[in-house]
Amino acid sequence: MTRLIRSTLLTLLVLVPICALAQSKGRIYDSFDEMTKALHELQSRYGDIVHLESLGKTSGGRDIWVVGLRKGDPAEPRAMLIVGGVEPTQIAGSNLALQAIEYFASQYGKIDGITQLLEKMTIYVIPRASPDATEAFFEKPQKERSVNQRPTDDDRDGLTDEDDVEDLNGDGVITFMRVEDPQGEWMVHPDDPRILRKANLAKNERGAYALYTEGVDNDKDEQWNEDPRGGVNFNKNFTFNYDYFTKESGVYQVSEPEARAVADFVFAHPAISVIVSFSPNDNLMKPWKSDPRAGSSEDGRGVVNSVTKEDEQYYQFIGKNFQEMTGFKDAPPPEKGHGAFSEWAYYHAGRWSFSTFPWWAPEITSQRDTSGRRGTSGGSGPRPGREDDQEDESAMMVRTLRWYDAAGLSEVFVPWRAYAHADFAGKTVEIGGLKPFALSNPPPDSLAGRAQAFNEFFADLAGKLPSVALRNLETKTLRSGVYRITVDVVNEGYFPTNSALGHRLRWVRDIAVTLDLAKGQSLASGVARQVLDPIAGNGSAVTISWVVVAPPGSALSIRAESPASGTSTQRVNLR
Ligand SMILES: [Ca+2]
Ligand SMILES: [Ca+2]
Ligand SMILES: [Ca+2]
Ligand SMILES: [Ca+2]
Repeated sequence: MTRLIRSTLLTLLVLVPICALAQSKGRIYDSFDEMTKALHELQSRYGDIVHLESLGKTSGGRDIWVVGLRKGDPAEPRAMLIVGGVEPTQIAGSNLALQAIEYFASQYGKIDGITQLLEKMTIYVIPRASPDATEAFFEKPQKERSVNQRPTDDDRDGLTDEDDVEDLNGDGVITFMRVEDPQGEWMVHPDDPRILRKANLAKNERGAYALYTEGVDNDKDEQWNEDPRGGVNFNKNFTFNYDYFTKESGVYQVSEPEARAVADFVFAHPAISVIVSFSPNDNLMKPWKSDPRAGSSEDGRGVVNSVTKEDEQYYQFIGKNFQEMTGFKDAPPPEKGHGAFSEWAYYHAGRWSFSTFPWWAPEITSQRDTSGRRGTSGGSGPRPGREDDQEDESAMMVRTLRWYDAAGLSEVFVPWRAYAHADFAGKTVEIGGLKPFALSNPPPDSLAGRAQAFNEFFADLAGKLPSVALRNLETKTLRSGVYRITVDVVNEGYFPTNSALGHRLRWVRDIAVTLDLAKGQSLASGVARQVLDPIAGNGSAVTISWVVVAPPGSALSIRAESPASGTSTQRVNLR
């Protein structure tokens, strides 16, 4: 008895702080198995809202999960899609996508706006688009790997996966090796001696180091770790602006099961009009601009590789809205995609496509001047050049380390320590540098506030989807048994019923208006079924009229519908 009480007490003592911790800390970074368990738990807890489905399996045997969030069977199929883990090294994006599922499922019935959304439409979430690649976060030794596990001859020497990295210093993480070399391209960063950056020869700088990932030259070809295990990067495997015969892009477009599954899902769901993803191909912090020289020609010919003039204003507005709602600033420069998912989603699948980095270290301004404790790298040097280095990843690293320092998280950096490396006999080799994943994934508890900002943005965006309605129905008797019927087809959402590019691509369906005649009725003027050009949002309308010959007292119906804009019907009684 006493033992039972003691063990219960012990359990309570142990459990209570963990629960409290779990609540205040938000989500941990889940391994694939943990994420799968969490999704099933959400499904059993919110069974009427969370609809879990697998889109198929990766070559590593992992499911590509999708969750449909909706209450019951909505009358309209309108939908938005959120995708995390597009860039597999950004596990923070996968975490935020999971938090979005939790948010919408748990706030249904609590927040009116969320309740209404989930009763009118579906929010789909693919929390981890490339689960095989993302699993590298949980493997030992930990190394940053953006590719899946498909064996691939990255350096095209006829051998496959013959030179992977090694954890030489045995600290459980793969970092970097710097080798003193007067002909090396790299120098110590003037703003932070822990970081290296490429020497700018035009500015009279001189390199002092060669830089490699940690490991040995397994195949003795004087290149280090040039063909690691795997693979193909999900975010380089899509059809738009695809790089053939390039590292990580795959043997052909959409060659990977995970890319194929996600692309098929999008094509099978024409109701999805908006796709938001977490990736480095940001267009929320830096919205796309139309470039008239880049092929989006007025005559509609040639390959489109710049947002169209008509669609640009919507990207600009949503980006501005995102920045105002979240208060985010100082984002790293967007990466131009090559076979990238988010660009494919607009340019080839014709949907409104928004993307941003899940996390980046904000600028630390005040601490820097007051602490001054980092000696040479302290307060007096130039700021990491806003103009000069903006494109430079090393400037981002300096800023990131500064953020970790301010948060008291110095363990993200492995101090450079000498290592006797047989491949570099007679040279000074040091192993160290920023730990894998640190640049884009903070400790998960610091994502909580960010998750809330993203969730509010997602809800706002979902409320902006196009929505068709038939209004101002008028029936006029021209003479006995002959009627003129007039109706406005109105778009009550924010987004147009189709983007200009979606209209051009023809993948995305425009609104069809059908006049359903009953027996004994005939059409004297007008078209029984017509497909409309895109209708702009916020109450814009197209007026349609017909002349119908029908027995007085009969009835007919009008229907306007597209998968992305929903359905509206009106019954017309002819007197
Ligand atoms: Ca090879
Ligand atoms: Ca390989
Ligand atoms: Ca190591
Ligand atoms: Ca090698």
